[in-house]
Amino acid sequence: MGSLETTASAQVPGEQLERMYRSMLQIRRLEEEAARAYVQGKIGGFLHLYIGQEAIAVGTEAALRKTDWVITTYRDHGFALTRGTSSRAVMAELFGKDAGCSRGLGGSMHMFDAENRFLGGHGIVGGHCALGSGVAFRSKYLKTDEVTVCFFGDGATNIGGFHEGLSLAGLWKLPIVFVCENNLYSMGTPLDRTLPARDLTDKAPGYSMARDRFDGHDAVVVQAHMSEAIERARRGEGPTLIEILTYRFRGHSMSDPGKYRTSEEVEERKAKNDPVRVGRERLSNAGFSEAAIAAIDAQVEEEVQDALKFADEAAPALESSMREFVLAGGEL
Ligand SMILES: Cc1ncc(C[n+]2csc(CCOP(=O)(O)OP(=O)(O)O)c2C)c(N)n1
Ligand SMILES: [Mg+2]
Repeated sequence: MGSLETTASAQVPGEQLERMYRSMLQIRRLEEEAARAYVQGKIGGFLHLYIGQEAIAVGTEAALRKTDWVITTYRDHGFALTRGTSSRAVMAELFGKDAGCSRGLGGSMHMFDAENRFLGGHGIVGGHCALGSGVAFRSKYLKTDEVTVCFFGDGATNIGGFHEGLSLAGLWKLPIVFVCENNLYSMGTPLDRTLPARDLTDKAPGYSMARDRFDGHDAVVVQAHMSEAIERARRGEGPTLIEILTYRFRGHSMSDPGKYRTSEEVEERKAKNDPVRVGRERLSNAGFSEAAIAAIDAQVEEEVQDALKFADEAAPALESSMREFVLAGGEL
C-alpha cells in the first residue's frame, strides 16, 4: 500500500464507507438483473456491463462535487447511478421506455442526465475524449471552478479523438482528468497486441500533463487518487492522465463468447479483486455488524426489484420524442 492509500484508509468515516458499499452493490445488482432481462428479451440492442469495475465510478464520485462533469463510454450504467440518476430511470432506459433517463431512445450505451451533469454514454470509441475537452474548455472560459472527468477504455488510446482531446487539454491547461479504465481487453484484444508501451501514462508527458497509475478495485483508494487529480485541475494546474488497472467480470457485451481468456483467469480476478467484496470487508473492519450490512443489502435489493418492476410496466419510448430530439421543431 502506498502512502496515499494508507492516509486514505485511516480517514474514511463509516458513513462514507456505507455510501460506497451501497452504491457498488446497487450497480452490481441492477446490472445482474439487467443481464437476466436481456436474456428474457426485455432489453434490445447492446448491453455492456460494468460488473467488476464498480469501485472506479463509486470512488470517483466521492471525489467529485455535484457541479463537476462526467463523460464516459458505452459502459455507462454505473456512472449514471453514481451521478444521481435513479435506479428506475436507468432500468427504464435499458428497457427502452419513455421514463428512462434518455426517454428510452438511448438504451444501454447512451445514458444521459444533464441535470446531474452526466454527459453520456458514447458509442464511438475515443470520440468523446475530444468532447470532454470541450466541456472543460467551457468551464474554464466561463471562469467556473468545475472539473470534468473523462473515462475511456484501453482500446481508446490509439484512436484519433483520444489524441485530439488530450493535446488541446494539455495545451490550454483545461480542468479535466482523463481516466483510462484498463480492463486488459478491447473486446477480445489484449492491449499488448495493439500498444508497444506497457504503461499507458508514458503518454502523459507528450501532452504536458501530470500522470497517475493505480489498482482500481478498492473505492477508497480510487477516491484518494482521484481527489488529488481533480483538485489539481480545480486549482488551474492542468489535466492529468490516469490509468486505473481493473477487470471486467463479464463479457465485453452480452453477446461475447469469451474465447480470448480462460475461465480460470476470470475466477482468479473475481476471487482477488471484487470491489463489492472489498467494500463489504471495509464495512466489517469499521465495526458494522453482519445484521447492519444485511439491512443495507435488503434495501438495495428492494430498490433494484422496484426498478425492474417499474421498467417492465412503464410505457414505451414515444415516436414523437424521437422526432423532437432529432429534428428542430420535431417536424419532418
Ligand atoms: C471508433 C470505433 N471503432 C470500433 C468500435 C467497435 N468497438 C466497440 S467497443 C470496442 C472495444 C473498446 O474497448 P475498450 O476501449 O478497452 O473499452 P472496454 O469495452 O474494455 O470498456 C470496439 C472496438 C467503435 N465502437 N468505435
Ligand atoms: Mg478495455
